[in-house]
Amino acid sequence: MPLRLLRFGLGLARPDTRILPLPQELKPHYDVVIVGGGGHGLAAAYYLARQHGITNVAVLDKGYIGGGNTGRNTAIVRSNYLTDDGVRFYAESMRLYQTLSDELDINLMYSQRGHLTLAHTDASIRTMRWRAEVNKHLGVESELIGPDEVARICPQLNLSRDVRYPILGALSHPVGATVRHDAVAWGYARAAGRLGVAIHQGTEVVGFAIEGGRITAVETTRGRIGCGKVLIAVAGRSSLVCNMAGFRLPIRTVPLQACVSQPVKRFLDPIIVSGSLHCYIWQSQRGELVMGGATDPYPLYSTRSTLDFKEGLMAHMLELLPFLGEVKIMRQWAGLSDMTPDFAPVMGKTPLSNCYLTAGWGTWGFKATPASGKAMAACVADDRPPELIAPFRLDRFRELDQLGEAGAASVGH
Ligand code: FAD
Ligand code: PYC
Repeated sequence: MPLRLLRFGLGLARPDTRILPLPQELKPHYDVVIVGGGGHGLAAAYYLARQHGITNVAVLDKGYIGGGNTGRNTAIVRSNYLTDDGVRFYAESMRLYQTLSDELDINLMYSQRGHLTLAHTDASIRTMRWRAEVNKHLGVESELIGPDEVARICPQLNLSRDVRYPILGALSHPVGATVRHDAVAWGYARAAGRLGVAIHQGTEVVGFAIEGGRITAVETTRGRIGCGKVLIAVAGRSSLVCNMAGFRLPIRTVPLQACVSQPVKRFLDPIIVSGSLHCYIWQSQRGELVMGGATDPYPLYSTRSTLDFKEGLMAHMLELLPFLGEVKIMRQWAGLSDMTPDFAPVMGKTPLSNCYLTAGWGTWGFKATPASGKAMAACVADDRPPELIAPFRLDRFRELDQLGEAGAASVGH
């Protein structure tokens, strides 16, 4: 037995393994109140404390941290977007993800496995070529490939021409990866807590006290808290919470479902996405197939699962991987996607002078967690959005300066 291990076993000092600081009373006032303890809210809290020295911060969550979309997503990270602004932003997020396990001292299981977005029509070949060119121009590894190269990378796919939607090519993004989603929330929460941030679970925000165009206090189910600034980070509930603050968002909220199969022997390396067939799949480290499809076709604030989704998804999945017919689905769940008209997020200032917003994360926001957290922390600290997120301002909808990221969504809508 190595001497170090023996000394550790016999010694009394143990590293602190607690993820969250012990529950505390609410203080009467915080410099910054963050509404929403998902990845985005927790990351912003961490960077506020770490990079800006602002530690009198409270993160409030109505449930438990990571219990919203952060713990419900399918963990895919990539930067092969369509607009320059999108590619730059998501590439920065990928860059931060690559060193985040070390920074937060937690294993995020970052797993680079390559990402293929299949093209089944001439129109989607054109979009993939467009994306590849924008990506390469901005230094992101991305290439339009033909069916032979698709077969080399993923021989399991059905590459027959004699099917409803033959595979004509794909956008190959070798740096596409997966990251353990819960661990992202836990890692940011623990690191923020160690820097002095208070994390209050089971604390729902039910209103705001507003005077002279600013929020003076946040009303919660555990009482009123005075605040210097407020950051709203409540994906899936952004319209509801912003309504309480007196402004409206151009957002439609729709459920997005996903599922995993029983574990099977490892056979699938890359992440496979088919926009035309409305399905995507990757194989987890445990062997489970993580699968999802299109959003539900109607706005709804419900995270119920439906048989309709499962049947539709499996019908499409079997067109790509027909040998999966005997595999059993183990779990199914849903989250809430806040969809903007241009499929790009909203980050920055709001009509209230001390209130900031990160929202509109639709079906694509997990990959953005580090970059959004870091940029929103800077925005709150400096009262000015950093250049990286300036194009995502809420005002763009009023100014008719939308972004047009629909062609880069992995999920059908
Ligand atoms: P959340 O994690 O939802 O956190 C918001 C928190 O706010 C919640 O914990 C909630 O309890 C809290 N809250 C809400 N209202 C209040 C209130 N009034 N008071 C206090 N707290 C409140 N994105 C990707 O990049 N890759 C993927 O592979 C991917 N797959 C997805 C698959 C599914 C099935 C779903 C549903 C989404 C997927 N997404 C994916 C999108 C991604 O999950 C989200 O965009 C992202 O997690 C949003 O993070 P967040 O921190 O903003 O929100
Ligand atoms: O944005 O890559 C993505 C994604 C995959 C599944 C859901 N969203």
